[in-house]
Amino acid sequence: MNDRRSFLAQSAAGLVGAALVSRAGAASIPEAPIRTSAEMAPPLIPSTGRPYHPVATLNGWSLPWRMHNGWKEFHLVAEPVVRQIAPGMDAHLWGYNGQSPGPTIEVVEGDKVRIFVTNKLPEHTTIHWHGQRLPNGMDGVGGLNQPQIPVGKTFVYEFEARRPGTFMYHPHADEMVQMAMGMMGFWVTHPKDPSFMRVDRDFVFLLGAFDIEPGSYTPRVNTMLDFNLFTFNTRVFPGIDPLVVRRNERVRIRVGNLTMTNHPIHLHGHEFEVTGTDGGWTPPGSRWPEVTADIAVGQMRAIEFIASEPGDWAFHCHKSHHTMNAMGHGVPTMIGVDHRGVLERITRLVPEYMVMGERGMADMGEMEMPLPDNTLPMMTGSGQFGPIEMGGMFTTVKVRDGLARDDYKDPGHYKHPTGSVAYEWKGQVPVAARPEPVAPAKAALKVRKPGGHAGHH
Ligand SMILES: [Cu+2]
Repeated sequence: MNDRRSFLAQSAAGLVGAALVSRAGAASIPEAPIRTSAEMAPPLIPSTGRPYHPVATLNGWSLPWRMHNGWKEFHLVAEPVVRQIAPGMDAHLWGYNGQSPGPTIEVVEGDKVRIFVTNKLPEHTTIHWHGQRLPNGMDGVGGLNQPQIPVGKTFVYEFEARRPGTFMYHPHADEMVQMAMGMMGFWVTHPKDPSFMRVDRDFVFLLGAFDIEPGSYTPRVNTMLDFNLFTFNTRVFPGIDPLVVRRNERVRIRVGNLTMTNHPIHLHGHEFEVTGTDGGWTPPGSRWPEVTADIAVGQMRAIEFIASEPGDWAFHCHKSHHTMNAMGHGVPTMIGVDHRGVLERITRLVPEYMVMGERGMADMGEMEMPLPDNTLPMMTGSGQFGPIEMGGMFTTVKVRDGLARDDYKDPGHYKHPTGSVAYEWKGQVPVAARPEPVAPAKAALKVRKPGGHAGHH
């Protein structure tokens, strides 16, 4: 317990104002804690209200609350934020309480929840509580369910968290712009019975997509499909936290998709089952094993598995363009193009000219190319064996023996048992026998034009 407390105390260092929550108890509105760091805070163990097993938010945190006359009260502040997308790149976004995505809200089935929402954006906003059963006037669609929250004003949402499960929140006001700017957050309603669907580690994150020109800071908000940064909780590889788990633990990963396209999320080394959606828990008889779960736009999925295989396992979107960072998508395919002669002539005019991609693009994983300021390499990150050549929606699940129950710190590279890594064959390699190709000229001669039909001349 002592370890756990000191761990929590460390995490509180990243929270500005969290310590003030209890002092603000006398005031009418709870303090709004602000977080400035993109490091993952350890799960927030509840000190008031009903007990539950807290979730771990990748590169994020859970919002502290106060109990007030039987209500669980939170304070969200919608505001411009600076989010570090990965070391080397900051984005100027809109979010909640200092970050995009906003803090995760964790409540328990049956809780009476009151959320104060203060609008510090330059335009009106609302919050929609995606997936919740609640009074119609609390659903947050601006104009339909409530007036928009004007600039500078605070509105109050009140409802009972009736159904346990996985939810998210986002604006339903100037939605295209506000979501393109990063306004979204995760919500978990824990079951009243803490032993129901109990797992050892419960990770949550949202899928996001941004269009930020290399060298700039603010997303283009009118982009419809051609996004260039694909994120887990508004971070890209190598900035995304690894999912650290102790071997043989039961692990749940909850993912919500607030981008404009689907993301097939793929786990290496293990099979999992989809145990929940934003509509609730899936009945056990309806589950089947998968290694990839396609998460459509606006959907959430909870996947579960026993982390029985030690190692550093890739965990990523299977759309290969979504595991790359900005830049380079307009580069023509150069594989097989012979640059000899051309390069020499161009170099006379442009001394730093570099030919890209004539042998594939793997070179770019190691290349130290000059990039505009505030721009991440398209393929980046390195492992113990060299460049990983990834970006975007890519991280690792790190399964280790002997971790403490509450240890989420990166354990470093996996130490492979001797003889368990792919290795180079040093012996003779026989030349593969290939069938004789059919000479194209002869083959063409055998082709006869169809005849005998009226209209063919
Ligand atoms: Cu994707």
